[in-house]
Amino acid sequence: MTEARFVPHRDYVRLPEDEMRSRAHGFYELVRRRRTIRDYSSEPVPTDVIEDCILAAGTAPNGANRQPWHFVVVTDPLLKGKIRSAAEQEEREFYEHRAPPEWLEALAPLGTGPEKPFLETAPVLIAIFAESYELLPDGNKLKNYYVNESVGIATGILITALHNAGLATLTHTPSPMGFLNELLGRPQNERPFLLLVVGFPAEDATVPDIVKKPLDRIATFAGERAREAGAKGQGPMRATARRQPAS
Ligand code: IYR
Repeated sequence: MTEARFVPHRDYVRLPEDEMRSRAHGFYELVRRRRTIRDYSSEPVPTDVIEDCILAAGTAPNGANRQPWHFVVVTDPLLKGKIRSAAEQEEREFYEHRAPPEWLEALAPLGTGPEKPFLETAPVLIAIFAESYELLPDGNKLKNYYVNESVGIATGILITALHNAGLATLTHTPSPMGFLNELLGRPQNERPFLLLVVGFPAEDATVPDIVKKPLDRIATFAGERAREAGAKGQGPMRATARRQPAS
């Protein structure tokens, strides 16, 4: 059994409360400007920016520190073309046969369809793979833990890091995505998680006119405040609307 080894946590920085507040609000101001973009310019993206964003993703909390992810960066036009053809084949199947009417109804406000030109126009695709298990040199399998949660968190950090660096993204999920293993030569212990499209928005890019839910619909502050409210017969309290920005 490997022994736990601890070192002092020297990287932690305690912030004064006013700075906590200003950073929390500043971060929200930054991330609320992120939109999923479907129209890209073909302008290339500096590779070192992508590398740093992937390093940031790799800091994600994850099950037993197995870091069960792998990121494949694709910029080659030929490979992007192959990915587009394979993805569109799956998407045509989805939109024309597989998707139930309720799903198509849910997608209608987003204006999506089987055509995926962005898979070729955008300068970078990042295929994210989840490692369900590790293949040991002796051929044995070492199980990973909380793989979806881990890779989901890493992907969230990646998207946020790219946005912070001034890049737009689209989380694309052709289903099934098995063709990515074949086209990108990834081993059987890796399952395609999603395909992230990365680049600069086209000058005439548009986004769907949709809004995010306000705080009082996405959060409930349970505990003392809930008990106080309960005493007044209001039941558990939802977060009060503080600074609700116009979205
Ligand atoms: N994978 C399809 C369908 C799709 C599904 C959901 I849920 C979305 O939020 C958007 C699209 C596609 O990429 O078009």
